[in-house]
Amino acid sequence: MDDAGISAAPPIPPVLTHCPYCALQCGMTLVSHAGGLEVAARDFPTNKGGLCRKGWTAASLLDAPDRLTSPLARANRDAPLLPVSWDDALDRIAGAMRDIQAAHGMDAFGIFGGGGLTNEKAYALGKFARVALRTANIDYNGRFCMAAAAAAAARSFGIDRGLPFPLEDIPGAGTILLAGANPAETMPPVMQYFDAQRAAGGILIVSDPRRTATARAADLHLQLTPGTDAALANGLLHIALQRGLIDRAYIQARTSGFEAVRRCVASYWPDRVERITGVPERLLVRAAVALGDASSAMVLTARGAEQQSHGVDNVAAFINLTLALGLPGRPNSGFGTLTGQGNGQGGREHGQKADQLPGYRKLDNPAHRAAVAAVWGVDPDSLPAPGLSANELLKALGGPVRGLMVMASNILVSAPDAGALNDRIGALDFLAVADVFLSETAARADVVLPIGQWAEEDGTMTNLEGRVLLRRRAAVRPPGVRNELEILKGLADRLGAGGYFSADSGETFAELRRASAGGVADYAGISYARIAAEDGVFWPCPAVDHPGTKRLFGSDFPTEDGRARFHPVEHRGAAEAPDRDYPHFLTTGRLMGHYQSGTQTRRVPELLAAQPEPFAELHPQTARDIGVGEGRMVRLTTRRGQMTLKARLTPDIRMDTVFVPFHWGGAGAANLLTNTALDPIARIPEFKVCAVRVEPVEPSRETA
Ligand SMILES: Nc1nc2c(c(=O)[nH]1)N[C@H]1C(S)=C(S)[C@@H](COP(=O)(O)OP(=O)(O)OC[C@H]3O[C@@H](n4cnc5c(=O)[nH]c(N)nc54)[C@H](O)[C@@H]3O)O[C@H]1N2
Ligand SMILES: Nc1nc2c(c(=O)[nH]1)N[C@H]1C(S)=C(S)[C@@H](COP(=O)(O)OP(=O)(O)OC[C@H]3O[C@@H](n4cnc5c(=O)[nH]c(N)nc54)[C@H](O)[C@@H]3O)O[C@H]1N2
Ligand code: SF4
Ligand SMILES: [Mo]
Repeated sequence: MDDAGISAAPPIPPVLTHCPYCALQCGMTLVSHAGGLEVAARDFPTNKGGLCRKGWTAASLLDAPDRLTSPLARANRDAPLLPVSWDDALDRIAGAMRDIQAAHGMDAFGIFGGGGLTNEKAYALGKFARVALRTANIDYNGRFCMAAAAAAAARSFGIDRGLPFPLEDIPGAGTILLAGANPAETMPPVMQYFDAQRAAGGILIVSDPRRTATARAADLHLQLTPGTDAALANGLLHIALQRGLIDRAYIQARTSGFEAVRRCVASYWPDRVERITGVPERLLVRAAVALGDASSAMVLTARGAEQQSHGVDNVAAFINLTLALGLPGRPNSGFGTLTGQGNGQGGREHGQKADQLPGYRKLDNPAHRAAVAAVWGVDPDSLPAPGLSANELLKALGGPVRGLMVMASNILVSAPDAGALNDRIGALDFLAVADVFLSETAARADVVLPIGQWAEEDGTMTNLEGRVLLRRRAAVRPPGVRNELEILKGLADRLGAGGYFSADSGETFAELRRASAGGVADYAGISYARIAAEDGVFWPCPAVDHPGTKRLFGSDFPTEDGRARFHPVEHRGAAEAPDRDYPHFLTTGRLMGHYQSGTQTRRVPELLAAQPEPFAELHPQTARDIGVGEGRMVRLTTRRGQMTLKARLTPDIRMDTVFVPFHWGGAGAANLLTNTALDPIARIPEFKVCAVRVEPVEPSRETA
C-alpha cells in the first residue's frame, strides 16, 4: 500500500502542505527559517498562492512558549493540574471510562470531537467510541457548524458534499447569491473567485444583516432582519414564478414535489416579504430577476442562514429556489454551502457524528452496520445505536453522562449558553481534554493530553469542495507530545480492544478507504500518492483507476428515484424574538484575524495585537438612543447571561441588531449570551439570533 511509510521519512523542508485552519485548506509551503519553520506561498489550485493573515502566521505556534509538552492531571477536583507520565495519564482516563461505565452504563461516558481532526483521526475516534468504549454518545463541533446545510442537502439531493462543484466554476457563474456568508473575512483568498466572476460581468448578491466586507464587494446587498432567511428565499421564488423565470422542463424532468412548494410560496408576496425581512421590494425583485435571468447562477449559504433553529428550513428554501430555476447539475450553477472548519467536510463523513458510520453511512441502517462491522471484524449487533447530538450531549453532562473526553474543541468558549455549560462541566465525574494548548476547556479537565500539531504529522483533510488533501509532516514534534491515533490506540489497549486500532496514519487511512468503500462518501480509490500527484482527489472515488468526482448531479441525483426533492417551508422566525425587555437582535460571528474559540490565534502576537478584545458592534443611532459613545462600555444582557464590552459604532449594521465576535473566553465569551434553541432536524443551535438588551455601563459600575 503506497500510504505506508510516509510517516517514517525524516521531514526535510521545504514541505508542501496546507493551512491548519479553515475549510479552504489553502496550499502552503513550509520552509526552514531561523531554526524553525516559516510559511511560504504555494501555487495550489484552490488558493493560487493566496493566504490570509492567519495562514501566514500559522507556523509561529509550532514553538509557542506555552505549548503543552507533558500530560497533566489533578489529584482531585480542587487540586492543581500537574505533569504526569503518559502511562499515568492514559491509565487515569481508561480507569475513569471503566468505572463510570460500570456504575452508570455504557452510554454514561461521552466523546466530543472536532472538525479540525484529520480524516484518519475522525475515523479512529468514531471507531474508538463504537468498538473500544462502546458508547452511543459521540458527536462533534460540526453540529454547531454546517449541520443544517448538510441535512437539507442530504434530504433534497441525496448527498451532502458542501460544494458539488469545484471553486474554479465560480467565475463562470452569471449571478451568485451568498446567503449569510462573509468570505471576505472568513476565507479571504476565495474572494479572487468572486472578483473574477464580477470582472467577467457577473452579479454578486449578499444577504446579511451587516454590510460586511463581502457585502461591500457585492453588486447588491440584502440587509435582512436576522432570522428571516426562509421568507427571503420564498419571496425570491415567488417573484421568479410571477415573472415566468422558472425552468419548467427541468422541474418536470429532474425533480419531485414542486407543486407543494409553488402553493407555499404563493403567499410570499413581495410587500409581505419586505415587511418580514426589511428588504425593500425593489431589491427583492432585482435579486430574483438577476438569479432567474442569468444563464448560470449559484446560491451559496454559510453560517448566517444556517445557525438558526430553522436552519434546515432556511437552506431548504434556498435549495427550492435553485431547483425551480433549474440550476443544480448545470454548468457553473447550483446550490452549495461554504463548509467552515479545516476538515469540517471529512470530519462529518467518517463516523464522529452521533448517527453515522464511515463513508457517510447511517448507524440505524442494518446494511450499513453490517458493512462497517465486517471491515472492523466485529459483530454488527455490538455496535451501539445513534447517540445524543452535540448540544444534547453537552446538556446531559453531569446528568446521565458522567464522563467526557474532548478532542479538538474548546466547548467552554464555542458552545451556546456557556454559563450553564460551565456549571454542568463542574458536575461531571471526569473530564479529559486533548489539545495543543491549555484551552479554557482543558483548564477544567481532570486529565489533559498534549497533542502534536498539523505540521508534525501526516494525514488527509477534505476541503469545502470535497477535495481530499494531504497534510505532510514538516517538523519533528517536541518530546512529550503524542497524536490522537497513538492516544486512541493506548486507550483501546487498556480497554482490551487494542488489536482493532493502529497508531499509524497511513494504515488508518488504508482502513478508512475499505470502510468507506460502497458508501456515499467513497474514498476507496484515494491514496496519499494520488493526492500528492493530482493536487487532491474529489470524492466519491470508488476505485484507484477512477478519476474522482469534481462535479455532481450532471445527469441525476443520488436519491432513490434519481430526482431532487422540493420541501415546502414556511417562515417561522427565530426561537427568541426581541420584546420590551430584550429589544434588540443579537447575532454572533467571526473576525478575519481570529479563528473560532481563539485558542490558537489569540496566541499569535500579530493577530492578538490587531484584535485584542471582543466588542459589540452597534449602529450609531442605536448607540445614541441608549446613550453610549464609540469605545464606551456597554452591558449586553440576554435571558442566559450578561457581558460587558466596548461599543464599536458602525452604520454598516442594522439598527435593530448587535453583533459580537465569539473568539474570546471567560467574561469575554459571546456564548454567555446565546440561545441553545436547536433546529429539530439538524440539532444545530441558534448562534445567529437571540434577543438582547443593551445598556450603557455608568463609570461607577465600570470601575466597581
Ligand atoms: N477568520 C475566520 N475565518 C473562519 C473561521 C473563524 O473563526 N475565523 N471559522 C471557519 C468556520 S468553522 C466557519 S463555520 C466559517 C464561517 O464563515 P461565515 O459563515 O462566513 O461566518 P460568520 O461570521 O459566522 O457568519 C456569516 C455572516 O452571517 C451574518 N448573519 C448573522 N445573522 C444572520 C441571519 O439571520 N441571516 C443571514 N443571512 N446572515 C446572518 C453575520 O452578520 C455574518 O457576517 O468560517 C471559517 N473561517
Ligand atoms: N456564538 C457563536 N458560537 C459559535 C459559532 C458562532 O458563529 N457563534 N460558530 C460555531 C462553529 S461554526 C464552530 S465550527 C465552532 C468551533 O468551535 P471549537 O470547536 O471550539 O473550535 P476551535 O476553537 O477550532 O477548537 C479547537 C480546539 O482544538 C485545539 N486543536 C487544534 N488542532 C487540534 C488537533 O489536531 N487535535 C486536537 N486534539 N486539538 C486541536 C485548539 O487548540 C482548540 O483549543 O464554534 C461554534 N460556536
Ligand atoms: S483562508 Fe483559511 S485556509 Fe486559507 S490561509 Fe486563511 S485560514 Fe488558512
Ligand atoms: Mo464552523
